Amino acid sequence: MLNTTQSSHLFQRARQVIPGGVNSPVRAFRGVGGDPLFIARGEGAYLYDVDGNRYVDYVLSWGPLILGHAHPVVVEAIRRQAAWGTSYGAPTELEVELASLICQLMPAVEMVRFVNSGTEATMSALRLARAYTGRRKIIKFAGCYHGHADLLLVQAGSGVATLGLPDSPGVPPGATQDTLTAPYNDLEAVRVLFEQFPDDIAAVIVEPVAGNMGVVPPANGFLPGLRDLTRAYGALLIFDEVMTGFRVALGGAQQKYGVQPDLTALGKVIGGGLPVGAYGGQRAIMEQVAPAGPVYQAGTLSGNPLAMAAGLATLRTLCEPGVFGQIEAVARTVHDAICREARAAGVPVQTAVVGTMFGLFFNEHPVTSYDEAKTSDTRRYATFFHALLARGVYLAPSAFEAGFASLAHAGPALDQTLDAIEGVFRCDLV
Ligand code: HOZ
Repeated sequence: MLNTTQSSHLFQRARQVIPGGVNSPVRAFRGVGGDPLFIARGEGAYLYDVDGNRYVDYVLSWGPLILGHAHPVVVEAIRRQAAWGTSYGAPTELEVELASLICQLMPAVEMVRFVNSGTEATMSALRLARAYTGRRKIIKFAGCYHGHADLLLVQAGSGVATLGLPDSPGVPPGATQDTLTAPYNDLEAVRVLFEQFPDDIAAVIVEPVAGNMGVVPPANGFLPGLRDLTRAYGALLIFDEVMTGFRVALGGAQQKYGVQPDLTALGKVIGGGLPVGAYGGQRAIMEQVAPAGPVYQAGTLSGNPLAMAAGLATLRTLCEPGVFGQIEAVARTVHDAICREARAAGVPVQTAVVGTMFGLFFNEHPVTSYDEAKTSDTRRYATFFHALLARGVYLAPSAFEAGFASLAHAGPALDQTLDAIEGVFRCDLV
């Protein structure tokens, strides 16, 4: 039995001064019940809570920490930069270096603009797409989450899915009247929308591997089909690779699936655990962004040197020979253990592993869309989550999020995970 007294005490205090006690909804554990853990520190594959409990961490700050917590190279890059100043509000060489590396790694990115979060990245990419095409409507997919900008809070995944919320109050109808939705993996539904609004759709935005309704890979032909349809109708294709960028492959989903979007939204890994986002794409489109072009977008802390230094250190390490493959192997091993033990225990699960991301649904039927994801047994996920936690393994506190592996997980942390998975399926889920 875990002693989490200090976490519970802090949570009580937090609720007095922070809405719901957290600064991002899924963290509150509403999806699994109980009080959230308050974290004291992270090291390698492990998180330590304020009560001194240690957990193998598969949340990894929701994806960014692909090298693990406090990787020495990243810590040193931040320390060095901090001593030279934390923000200048003026250009730096670090921005040029990180932008160049991203352009080198991502097949469809020729220019990149840094912002401070994934939300800013998708919202700015959509403004640019609307300006470039002179059109207003966008298509998004049910269960995909692209941050919390007004125009995108329609049938959103992540916290909105976890809490089972309708679209958010406070979003005026005008903000979403041009947001069309289609079921994920349903190319026909997208075709119908294009036939209905042939000259009005500026862009299709998609998580190329959905990671905010659980992990749902694209069906064969889905991404190429979106590419063909957007081209045929003069709309832009935007890949939201905030989660998948540098995680499903070094060059992101665009490299893995061989589909070139016009614009790409990035975040998470490129900041090495510091707040960052970015959007990039074809030069002709990106040169519409101010001051090169008329599309306005700005930010005091954009391109922040600490975030650039952490991101560069992370990406450079990730590019070293064998590193990415090692992280992929961790995700694959955890995934395979879940499949094996679930089968042995006779528990129906649907699983996915793509690069360094993995996920599972307690569901008898394949999950290819948000409607199908919602039929999963979330109570059983909560049991699974708490049973793993008691064995020192921390998964996302929601059935509608992804699991992430890091470089630090290979070795004892992975062994502990495999033992825990075996124990949970044999003792807690039968
Ligand atoms: N919505 C993000 C996860 N898909 C962030 C969650 C958090 O940081 O609490």
